[in-house]
Amino acid sequence: MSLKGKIVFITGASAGIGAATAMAFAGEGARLLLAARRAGKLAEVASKALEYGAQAVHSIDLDVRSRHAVQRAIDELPPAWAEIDILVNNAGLSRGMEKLYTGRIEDWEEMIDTNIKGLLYVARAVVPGMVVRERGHVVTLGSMAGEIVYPNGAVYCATKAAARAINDGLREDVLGTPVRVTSVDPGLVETDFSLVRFHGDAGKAAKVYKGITPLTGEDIADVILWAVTRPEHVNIARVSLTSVNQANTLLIHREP
Ligand code: 8X3
Repeated sequence: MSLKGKIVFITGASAGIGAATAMAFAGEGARLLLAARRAGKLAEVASKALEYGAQAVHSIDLDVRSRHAVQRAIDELPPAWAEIDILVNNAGLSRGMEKLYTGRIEDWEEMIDTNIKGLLYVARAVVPGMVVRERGHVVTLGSMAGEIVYPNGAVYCATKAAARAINDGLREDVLGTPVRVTSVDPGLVETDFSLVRFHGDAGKAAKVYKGITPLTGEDIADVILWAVTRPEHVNIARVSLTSVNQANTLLIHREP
């Protein structure tokens, strides 16, 4: 299945898995609709994507936590960009790593608002057009954290368990249409994920990946690209992947 000229909407596209996914689709000659909060970073990703071969790029300054902003962004797309073929519902984050009974409620709300509500707002705005056009593919960025809860991560893990339920529910609800729905659920991926989790503490962030060869954003982008290029009758429901140093969220082998 060729991705040339296909409109691919990626949220959280300014860094990490989102930016790597943008480059992967750019290399296939797709047209990229890139959304993120950080306009400066997004502009850098956009120009790199053009260098990588994207047919065109349209950037949107968007915070997925704002329901009205999400709907407006989709409603106001220029006609040439309105017919989204692929949604990579990627925007998400973790904040804090603390026991549930001492956790910061502001951190919880940021995660719930982005990882659950933002995910829903974007799907709610984009999927109706896919159903009407009778084509489309939604890729949800889940996590291995949605499968096995780890200590001090209950709320983040809960948001990813919710993402899993939303992805599965969406697949059930589009049944009878050609729209495909896939969840990509990684373990440890070295991006600025941990820096964000630890509120910018680089020392703590580095420890997360110490002694292992973590997955990279490019590894995840590669899986997304694979999932969306299967024959049209094939729906990849879920891909769960880890570094070879990780069996699951609780079991990690670290070299000394
Ligand atoms: C990222 C994977 O294990 O760091 O969602 O939570 S983990």
